[in-house]
Amino acid sequence: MRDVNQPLLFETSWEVANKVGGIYTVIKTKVPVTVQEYGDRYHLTGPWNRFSAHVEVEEIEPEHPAIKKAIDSITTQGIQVLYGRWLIDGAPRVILFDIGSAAHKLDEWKGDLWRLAGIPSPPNDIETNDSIILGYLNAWLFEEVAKGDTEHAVIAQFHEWQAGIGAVLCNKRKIDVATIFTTHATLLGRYLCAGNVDFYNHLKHFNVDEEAGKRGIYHRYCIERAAAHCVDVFTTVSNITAYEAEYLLKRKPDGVLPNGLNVVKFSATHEFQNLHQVAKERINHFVRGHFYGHYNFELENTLYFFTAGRYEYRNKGIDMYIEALARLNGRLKACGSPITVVAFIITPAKVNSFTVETLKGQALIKQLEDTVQEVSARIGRRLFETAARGREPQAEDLLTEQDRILLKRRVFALKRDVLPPIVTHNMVSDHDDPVLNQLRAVRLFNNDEDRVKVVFHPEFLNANNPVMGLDYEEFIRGTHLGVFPSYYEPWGYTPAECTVMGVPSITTNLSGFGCFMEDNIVNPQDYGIYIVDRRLKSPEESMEQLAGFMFDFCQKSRRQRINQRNRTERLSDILDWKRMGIEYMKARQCALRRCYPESFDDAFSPYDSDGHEKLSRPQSIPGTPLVGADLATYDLAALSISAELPGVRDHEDDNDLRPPIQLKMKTPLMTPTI
Ligand code: G6P
Ligand code: 1S3
Repeated sequence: MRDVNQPLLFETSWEVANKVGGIYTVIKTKVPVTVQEYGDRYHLTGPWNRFSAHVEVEEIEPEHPAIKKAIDSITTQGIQVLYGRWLIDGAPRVILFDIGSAAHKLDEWKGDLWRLAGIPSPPNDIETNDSIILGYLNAWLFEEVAKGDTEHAVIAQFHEWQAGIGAVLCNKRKIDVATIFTTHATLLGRYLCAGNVDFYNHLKHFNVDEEAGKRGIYHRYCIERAAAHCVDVFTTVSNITAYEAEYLLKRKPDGVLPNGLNVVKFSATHEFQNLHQVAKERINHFVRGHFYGHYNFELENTLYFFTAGRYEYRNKGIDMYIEALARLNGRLKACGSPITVVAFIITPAKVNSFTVETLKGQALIKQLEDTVQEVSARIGRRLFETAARGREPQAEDLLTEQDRILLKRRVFALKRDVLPPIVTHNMVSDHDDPVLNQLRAVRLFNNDEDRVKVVFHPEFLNANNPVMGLDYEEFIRGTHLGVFPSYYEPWGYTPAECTVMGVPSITTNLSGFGCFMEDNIVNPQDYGIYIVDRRLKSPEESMEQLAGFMFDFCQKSRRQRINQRNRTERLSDILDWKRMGIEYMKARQCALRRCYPESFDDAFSPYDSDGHEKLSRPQSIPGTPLVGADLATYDLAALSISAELPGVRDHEDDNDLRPPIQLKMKTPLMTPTI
């Protein structure tokens, strides 16, 4: 009988030490809690990306005899394998396969996959071919390990369809490992939503084979569906994706593993508030340059909204964001609001370079800044000299004629005949880009009288960017509101990232994150999480709701925004892997029990318990979130994970809105709703 208390754990994904999208974030941020629980019994496996691995992975010798033997048996066939430590928080052990070096096996494995599982694989789909190689190498590794180490139980968790073939092979070859397949989206769901389909209302009725065939993804769909059916435990990242998977993959997921983050808390709330101010000043700098010549609004009264993510125009709700911005513009103008909104769209598209106008704006503003600094220094020196000689400085001592002319030239240079650009880069397909076309259609052109200005930055941010030299995290901190009105979003890290940085955000009840917040918090809006109803409302009603949220946000005073940021940041505790990781523990427990029932003498199922408490509205002494039945079933200490379940701490911010006289009262007041 294998020891189920000290199992070996393998987690496999295409995105191990290989950044592609959101799964990389899941894997990387979850490592510390998993290493804390499993130590060196934890391994991650994936493809060997030569570009990133040489800086991200330190090669070491495998110590576990069965793992060493398994790797040797693979490498003797000419396949290259990197065994090392991934140089991230937690420094987990990784086993990376050079997919190209196993290409000589591809035809043999494709034939085997067809015979064994009836899964077809067309010749020219490179992504599928790579997934087949990864799957066969994983299965090879796990089979050897399970044969070489009969003392310990082995768990293998497969993420997303690209890693799914390993799961199918474990089942078909009866490899003695407990298996979990986690899907972060369904292939068909993503494709159907991106088209013009009323997805959620028809979910139960799609002819899945036909729909997959029509989109040329039948073989990939087969891999995904087979993986979901071949494992001991099938999971997704949210309830909404679980619902989708049940109908599209025809297996109801056993559990939901929501995505967490590695939360770094500051000891005092003013620390993250100060960071907001510093980052906002950097965005201000960009805005002065970008809008030069038309910079007729006050930055003190300017709010920064943004949306970001992969360029899935409809799925990520960029279409809705732009339409709602146009409505917001109309409303702010109509009520004569002093507020200006600068709305950013950050999503990578095919581009050539920054536009000349964009670069020129930044250069001109830099020149002006330098000149003002030089002139100020000269004024300072003159004032000092005059005063040191005992003479009272006069106005004419301040600015010399020469400096006045210099400044005039700089100011003249800021004049321009064209409007500030709505996009920062030269696009490869400017004429048929959906974002640009919609901005044109709703006439958001950065006119002087517009209260909503737009900046489409079709490239992810990084600190070396010559125009907006900020990395993504810094940028988020400097903004006021993230807007993510997704139509298809299994989880959605973007609003979660905003939350842990104390930035309020708008999400929808079609996103995993939005549903999670709705399920766990009595009134998410009080915590700066606005959830647009895209499920039960018509598109027009959802749009109005979104525009309404944005308009109401523009009515808030600075004090109210500061207060709300404090509340938003409090929610970071419930998004921490220390808490979210518990769902992964449940899945592993369940897989062990299903795979090795003889090693357990009770019939307990980690998915039996139900019900939890919701986090209440913010109060001076808030309640602890979600310490309900499902968490109580776990002996966390025994599982050697920090049992310190994050509650919601008391903060001073709730006093902020009280009139000063009331601060003297001894009995705390309830927080006013803003
Ligand atoms: C933070 C800073 C304050 C600043 C405020 C601006 O709270 O600590 O010094 O006044 O941000 O907030 P706002 O929402 O106007 O950007
Ligand atoms: C998927 O990445 P996406 O942006 O294609 O996986 C992410 C990680 O689980 C998830 O956050 C996102 O919603 C999914 O869509």
